[in-house]
Amino acid sequence: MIIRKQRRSDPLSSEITPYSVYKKRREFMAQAGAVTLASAAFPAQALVTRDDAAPGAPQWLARQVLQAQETAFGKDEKPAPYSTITQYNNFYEFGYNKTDPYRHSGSLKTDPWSVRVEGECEVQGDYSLDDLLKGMALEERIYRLRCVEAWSMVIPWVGFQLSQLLKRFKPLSSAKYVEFVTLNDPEQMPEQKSRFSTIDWPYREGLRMDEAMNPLTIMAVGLYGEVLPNQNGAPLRLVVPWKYGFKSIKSIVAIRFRETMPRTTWNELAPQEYGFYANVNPQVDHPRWSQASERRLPSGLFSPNRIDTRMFNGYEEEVASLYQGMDLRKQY
Ligand SMILES: Nc1nc2c(c(=O)[nH]1)N[C@H]1C(S)=C(S)[C@@H](COP(=O)(O)O)O[C@H]1N2
Ligand SMILES: [Mo]
Repeated sequence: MIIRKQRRSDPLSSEITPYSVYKKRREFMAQAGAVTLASAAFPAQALVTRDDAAPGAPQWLARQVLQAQETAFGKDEKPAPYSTITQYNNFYEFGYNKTDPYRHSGSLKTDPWSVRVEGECEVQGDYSLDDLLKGMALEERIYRLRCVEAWSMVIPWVGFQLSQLLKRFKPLSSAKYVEFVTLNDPEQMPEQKSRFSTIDWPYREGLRMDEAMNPLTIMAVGLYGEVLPNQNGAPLRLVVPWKYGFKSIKSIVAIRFRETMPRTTWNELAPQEYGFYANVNPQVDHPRWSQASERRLPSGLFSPNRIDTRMFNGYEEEVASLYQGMDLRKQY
């Protein structure tokens, strides 16, 4: 089976229809699966088709990601091209321009990777990534991602339900919130060294327990059937599709069950602008800009692609009940 390897210099999938490429690859996977069903002899090398996807990722992960189950999530959506998803990012540890994460995150070493689990739970400890992913059913979730800066894109994630993972640590009844922490290593994340950075590293985020356990909340380890590129938060990042993008914290090294609401990076930096909940809400404007509409990427000068923003980013049916009785103007 010959799959052409794509090099960084090659035109990326923006020139072709990315989704059809993706589907073709999945079909190939299905065929290969049918022929070599349950065969460990299937050459892992053949599964990696993009050299620049995640060069530092282990083969076992590439294989697990490609074997993810397809699901019905977001099948009606048109995912953004691979190049948009991986070259227009927010990952301030690597700089503040949209292309900085793509250009500078090569220094992040994602293998080996360890996650500390602690706090209000029975089972605690340090877990390697393969420990964490053992027995996790990976699946594809095509979700809209809405940044608080009023742009959005559709991303075909590969991941697993966060609830599946959290249950393993047997949270105590005192666990009311979950806190997540990004890697803190200035040698690998150059912006953490900068004296001008206003962020108090490491990047931290949090969810209420019921939000964390909602079936829509996932941990992603891949996108477009590939291992997650560094700039998208490799090797493990949260995805909470009904909240502004900043809640979806990248490159996680700690998960803490807590009794009290954790302090979070953006909330701490500018509490009047970024709330703890940060639910996508077209009726509650950011103090400096409207949240009523968004620029759906890819977009350009002559095709701005502006669309109305939907309550809870269009996931109202799945999550509105979590906020019954709350004043979402006050608890933004
Ligand atoms: N550790 C960390 N996680 C982060 C960020 C960041 O700067 N650092 N940016 C957030 C913001 S503002 C957004 S919009 C999303 C962007 O995810 P993407 O680059 O994969 O599209 O990541 C979020 N997670
Ligand atoms: Mo964002």
